[in-house]
Amino acid sequence: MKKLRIRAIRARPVMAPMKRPLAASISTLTVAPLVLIDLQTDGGVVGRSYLFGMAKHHLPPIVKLLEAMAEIVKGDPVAPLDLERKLRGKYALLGVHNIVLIAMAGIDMAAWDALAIALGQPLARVLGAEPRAIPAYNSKGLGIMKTKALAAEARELLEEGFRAVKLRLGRASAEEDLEALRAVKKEIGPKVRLMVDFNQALSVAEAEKRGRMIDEEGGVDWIEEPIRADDFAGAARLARTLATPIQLGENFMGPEQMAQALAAGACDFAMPDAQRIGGVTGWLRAAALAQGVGMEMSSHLFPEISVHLLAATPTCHWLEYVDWADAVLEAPLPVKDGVAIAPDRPGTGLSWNEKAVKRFAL
Ligand code: SMN
Ligand code: MG
Repeated sequence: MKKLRIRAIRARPVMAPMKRPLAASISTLTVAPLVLIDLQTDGGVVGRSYLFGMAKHHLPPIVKLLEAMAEIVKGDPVAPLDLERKLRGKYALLGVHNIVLIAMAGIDMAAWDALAIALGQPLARVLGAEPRAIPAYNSKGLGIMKTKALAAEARELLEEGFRAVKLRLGRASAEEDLEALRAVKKEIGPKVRLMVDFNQALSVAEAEKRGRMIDEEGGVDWIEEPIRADDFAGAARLARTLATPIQLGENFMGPEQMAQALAAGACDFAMPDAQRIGGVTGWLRAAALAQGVGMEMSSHLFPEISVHLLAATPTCHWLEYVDWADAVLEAPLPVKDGVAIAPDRPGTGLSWNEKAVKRFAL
């Protein structure tokens, strides 16, 4: 393979409609605000990735950052670790956090995609792992909604070929959360796995109360982000006192912050998010941290790339499945019998449905 160099990076904001809206305790999503990245190389290979902006008004600053970073790395070899070092250096004074880190991760993921495409191999194989079946839970729904609607939605989510789902909690009262939990448990039965996610809704004291309630109720695989995501001391208290495992990770800003969380004993499980942990490069470092403490590691959003990353994760646990980018993808990730397998195509397998991209452009 001849050395690839970065020719240009194109960043396009789109508002991709979601088939199923999701109301979490923190906000409601009906459209996925995405930035599509095309990293063009001098050899003609194009690496792709996308970022999830969480809200429409976050997309323009992310695009601006990507455009500025593109100027910095233009002409550089497609060497993700070197790109990371250079960009971290350039942004050190501002601070490598949040959307700076997210934009860097977008470039990292697109660069790895370009490398894998140039090698003609799926990303997982380039990372040293054969694509394999990864257990996936259906995370598309079960938001903060009426109890009656929850049962019907749980059934629909399982009918799509899953054996595990995630319920969002964080209602006004513990009793309402318990009612929602019981309704979903009753509908799915004891064989289906169930995770719950508070999206940071609670104080530490309230989390202890609702956590004990969930312990007593039983049948929950993990309690996700019960309190403010960066309160590691509070989370450590919960992890010590509650029987149900505490899950954290979607808000780990790089492997450095994950290392701090692990050192604080803040969680029993970890689920980094590809765009916040630092793309493929950051993920591999996070996977080593989880391996070091013998901790199960799952993914957050981005199932298309996470299915490759989890194949290369020593303590691989669960893939979070959502279909939120499907509206702009040519070939969405299939899930069958509760598992997803990285597609046997070069790279991550991402390609854009250009007609849809045009239609949903911001
Ligand atoms: C979540 C995160 C981001 C957007 C929607 C929902 C949720 C999850 O925390 O873990 O899926
Ligand atoms: Mg979550």
